[in-house]
Amino acid sequence: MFAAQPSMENRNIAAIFYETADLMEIRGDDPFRIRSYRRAAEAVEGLGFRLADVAADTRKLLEIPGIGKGMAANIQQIVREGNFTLHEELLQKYRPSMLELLKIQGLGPKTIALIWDAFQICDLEGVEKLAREGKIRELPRMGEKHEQKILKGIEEYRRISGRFLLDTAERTATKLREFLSAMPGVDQITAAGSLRRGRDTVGDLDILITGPCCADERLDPLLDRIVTFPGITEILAKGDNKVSFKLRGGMQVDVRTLKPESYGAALQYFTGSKNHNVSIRQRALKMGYTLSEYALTRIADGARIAGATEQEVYAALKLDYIPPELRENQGEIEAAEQHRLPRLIEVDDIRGDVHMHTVETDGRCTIEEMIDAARERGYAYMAITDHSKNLAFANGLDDTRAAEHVRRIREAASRSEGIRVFAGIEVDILADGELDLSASVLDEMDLVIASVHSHFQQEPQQMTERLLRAINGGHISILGHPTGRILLRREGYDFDLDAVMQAAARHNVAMELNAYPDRLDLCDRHLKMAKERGVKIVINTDSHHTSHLEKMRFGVVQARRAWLTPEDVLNTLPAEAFAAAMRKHLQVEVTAG
Ligand code: DGT
Ligand code: CA
Ligand code: CA
Ligand code: ZN
Repeated sequence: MFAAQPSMENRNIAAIFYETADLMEIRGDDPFRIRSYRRAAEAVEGLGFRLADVAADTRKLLEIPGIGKGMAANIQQIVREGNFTLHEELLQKYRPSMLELLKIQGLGPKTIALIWDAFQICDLEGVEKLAREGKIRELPRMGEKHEQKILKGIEEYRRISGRFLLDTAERTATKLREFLSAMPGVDQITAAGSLRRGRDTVGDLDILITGPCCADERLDPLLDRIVTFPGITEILAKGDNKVSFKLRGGMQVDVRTLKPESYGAALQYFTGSKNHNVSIRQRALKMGYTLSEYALTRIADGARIAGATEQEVYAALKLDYIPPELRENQGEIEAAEQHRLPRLIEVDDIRGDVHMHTVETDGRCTIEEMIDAARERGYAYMAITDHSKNLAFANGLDDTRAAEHVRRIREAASRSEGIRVFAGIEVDILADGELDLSASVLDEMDLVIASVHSHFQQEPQQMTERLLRAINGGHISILGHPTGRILLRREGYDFDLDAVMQAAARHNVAMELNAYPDRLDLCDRHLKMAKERGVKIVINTDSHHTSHLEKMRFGVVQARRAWLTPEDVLNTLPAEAFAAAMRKHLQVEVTAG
């Protein structure tokens, strides 16, 4: 009886719960109930097995943290019927377009409910029209300023919609690769384009395929197979060696098949960026060649110079091989010509991850579980850094609990071999720049990450002073996710980043590169800026579950895009040197005093 929805994956179940929570929020339901759906969604997403396969076994469901009796019954109904009662009820009352509105900055659930009650309008175009007509400002607790903010939010949303987070794009590419690699005669399947360059968001997927099967003039079997990929909603174009389609969720995929002798030239071409390619082609012309997606060819006699691999294309152009992350036409071609491309940081250079949460606040695993997972990844060290009390919904720590937590971390550390465990904290920077815990407790810590989690809307000057005060105070080691941006959802807060970086450099406060794919904060551009100003970087995952530790690689890719080397990143240091770097800000204060 549980086979009715065989296609129900964990992520589909999670999506239903997330949507339910969002719609409940619009309806004004009890926050604790709403939270239980979000927690269930997170739990389902983080599972290592397929829920649909075990859904019949209620006991097994109840073993999952965050899943109680009611939620287990919901899961069973979803697996059986494709949905569950509350979600259906909510979708009947509201409409799916309302969920899109929630993604717009300035439109929270309360505002959306207010607009719905007054006008029965709940779609993007409708709300935009109301705002332009000045009708939203007349609603209770609204005003012209809020209305302008909504319009700005809609504009911003249009700009980013149609793009996807790096990990989402990568997951789809991996699935497609697994799906196609079983085809006879396929040797290589590579995702090119912005995904290969590691851009923080990806527009569409550019997939290149080669192998003996692609040498055949009749590619129909391969293309016929491709269009059976699960989740395709629309075939946009189909040619002799190319097919484009749209997937559920809106992602577009362009697939091209290539003869092996052209694979390198095509990989070079479709990796981009466009600006890099323009410069590379100009260089080829100056050398008497033309470069196309098929080959590098000598103009004089039409001889084929290179094309099977990217390496031979770059070599023929008298350039060192340029890693995809650098191909943005930002000086990489000159550097490759002069053999001075940097030795970019790699995942294996990272010796520790020092931002993670546990069940003590809003994480989902224990101290011990996080330690075991970090050790398994081969790290030399790690840090537990839970939240402070200002983050009430995350059950943040006050002084007493923080001190107690440090004791427990140290206890767990003393029991764990093979990895050094630092006791840390992610302390909130309050609205005025004060830290959320007392100095004496902070100075107990091996490292202190300080982050902004509230009052994002302060005037730029106030926000700058707030951050400067936190940095100058002498208690913090790392400024966490420094701009506060959430990709595809909200921009970072407005402040004078240059001034903050200069202060950080002066006080030996490092800046975080938060590797979580929806943050990637600092971004590549800002990382470059930090390097120029002498600010050291720490790449962290901000893990809330052991399964998040692997997100480190997304951070490393951004660091590579910023030309960073291992020397620029503190958590490439051995444990002892890293620990010293985390306390350097204190020494500055002492010697300066
Ligand atoms: P995206 O998809 O917006 O995240 O960014 P890309 O870089 O993946 O761009 P996309 O998908 O339009 O094209 C993939 C690559 O193909 C691009 O990076 C460079 C190459 N390409 C596409 N169109 C052109 C073009 O008109 N001229 C040149 N030189 N290269 C192009
Ligand atoms: Ca693309
Ligand atoms: Ca494309
Ligand atoms: Zn944080």
